[in-house]
Formats: sequence, structure tokens, C-alpha cells
Amino acid sequence: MNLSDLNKIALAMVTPGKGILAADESSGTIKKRFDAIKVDSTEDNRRDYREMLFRSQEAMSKYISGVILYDETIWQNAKDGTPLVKLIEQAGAIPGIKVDEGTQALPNCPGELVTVGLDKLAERLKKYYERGARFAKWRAVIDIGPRIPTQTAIRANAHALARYAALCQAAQIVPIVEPEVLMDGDHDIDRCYEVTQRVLNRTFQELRVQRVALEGMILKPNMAISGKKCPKQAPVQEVAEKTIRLLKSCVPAAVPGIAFLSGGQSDEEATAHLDAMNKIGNLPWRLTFSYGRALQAAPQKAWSGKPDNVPAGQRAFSHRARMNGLASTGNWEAGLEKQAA
Ligand code: 5MM
Repeated sequence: MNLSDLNKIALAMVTPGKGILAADESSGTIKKRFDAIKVDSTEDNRRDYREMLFRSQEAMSKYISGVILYDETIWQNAKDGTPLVKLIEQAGAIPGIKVDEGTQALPNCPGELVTVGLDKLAERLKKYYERGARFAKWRAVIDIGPRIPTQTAIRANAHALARYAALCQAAQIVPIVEPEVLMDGDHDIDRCYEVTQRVLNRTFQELRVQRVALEGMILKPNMAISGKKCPKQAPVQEVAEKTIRLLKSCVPAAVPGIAFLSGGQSDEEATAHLDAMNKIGNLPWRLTFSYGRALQAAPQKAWSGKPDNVPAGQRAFSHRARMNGLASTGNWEAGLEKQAA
């Protein structure tokens, strides 16, 4: 492992003013997104949609540092035969790849999941590196409910994340470590805080056990936030302050950057929260976005599968990317949203 090179890539992924586009929806998830805009989830439609995003010159060159791809996409070519990976590189962004293989039920823990995909991961990473991937992503899913999460689920998922991260670094690939505590449910922000703290503490403990170099990784956490069905929704400033307090209590300063997931927040909420955290400032790590839905909901709607709508889809993507780019330096204002595509 060359740690200095890994650290350079990690820092480039969190370049101030830029963040990561999570375009790694698995086949099932992209079908759900396409169903919502009445588009068939065919291989060509998935390619056309992602090509539209990666050819959004303004968004990709100014506000996007890297793109997380799904296995199908990393091997796909644009309509003119150019590999999609090349489009990303030509725009000055870094290609990345989702390497987990989804979740399975965790035995003895009803209702809880563990992320799988470690078997043959070393070989897969080698092929992805040859294709141009310089970072990877693995997502663990932790649900909050009356008697969950169990410590068993937290430990199993943290262990898998750490094993994945160590394999990535051995393959000269920067791991994005994503332990997502879901915001589904009616729990309040303090319950989310407490569970996320347990999850992050265990994750960093396992990362140390597996000898992962913290300087060569990126953390992708959820924010401390109210459950979607909680009657009392914490305001933006409370989310920002509690998330910062939480992260300071468990994320070592050696980690170069934190790139949040949006987790089902509205586009504007996700931007406002990131901005408020960066306005607090004086942080040991760079804070940016690694959003899926909060970057893509608007372009998906604008595009709706029609070739004539490609410029509108690209404008919608550029707008959200610019808003989040500004939030990554604490320079966003709600008034800027009116300049939407
Ligand atoms: C883009 O969605 C990613 C892949 O999800 P599936 O494996 O379930 O298809 C997902 O991991 C995503 O990268 C993160 O959750 C961040 O996306 P959001 O929408 O939460 O910002």
C-alpha cells in the first residue's frame, strides 16, 4: 500500500467546493427510481440516463469530485463508444465503484441485515482498478426499532466494513466506509445520535483491528437527524450542531474527509444541513456530500426518459451540484434555490 497516494486521492474526493455523486443504484433500486418517472429500466435506458449525468459539463467539472458507479455502469460505453469511466475522467472527476453485494438477513437477529460481498473481493478490486476505479464504497445498513439495533448486528457490519476497507487499501483503492443508520421510523434525533455513536465507535474499533490507515479512507455517515415519522422534526441548526458534536466524539482527526449520505432527506434539506455544519466551521476533517437521491431526484424528473429533455435534466443536475458545492464550503443561501433550472 502506498499511503501517500491513497491520502492524495482521499483529499481530492473532498476538495472544497466539490463532492461525490452516488450513482451506484443496484438494478432493483434504479428500477424503483425509473418506475417513479415511468421509464423502463432497460440496460440502454440506464446507460442513457447515466451518460446524461456524466456529460453534464458544468456539474461534473466544477462541483463533482468523484462518481460511485455500479458494476454494470463501470463496464458500459456511451452511445458513441466512449467508456463511461472515460467521460468521468475527462470531466476531471474520479471514478469509484460500489463493491458490496447487498444485504442478507443476519441469523439470530430478526429484522436485521448484514452486508455481504467479501468473497473474491481482492480479485474484483484488481479488475476495477485496471478499469480506472480509484475508490470504492461499501454500505452497511442499521435500522432503528423497539429492540434494534442489537450489538450483534453492529459488530457484524462493522467487522465487514473494516475487512472491506483493508482489502481496498491493499489494492491501492480508497475505501468509502458507509455505516448508514436509517432515518425510517418514528425515533427522535437523540435516539439517532445514540445509535449512530455506537455504530461509529464500533466501526473505528474494527478499522483499527484490521490496521486500516485512516489517512487513506473517507467516512460516509448519516447525519444525526429525526426519524421520518417522528412527530417532532429537529430544525436545521439542531441537526448541524448535534451531527458535529457526534462526529467529534467518535471520528479521529486522521480521517481526511466525511461525505454524508442524504438518506431520504429532501434535496434542499440535505443541502441546508451540510451548509449549516460547514458554517459552524473549525473542524478537523473536510465535510462534503456523497448524495444519491438528493442530487438525482430533480434531474430524473426533468429527464423522464425523453431525449429532448436531456438539456433540462443536465440543468437540474448542475443546479443541485452547485448548491451542494456551495454548502461544502458553508456558502449556500436559501435564496439561491430560486435560480433553479
Ligand atoms: C445510490 O444508492 C446507493 C446504492 O443503493 P442500493 O445498493 O440499495 O441500490 C446507496 O448506497 C447510496 O450511495 C447511499 O445510500 C447514499 O444515497 P442517498 O440517496 O442516501 O444520498
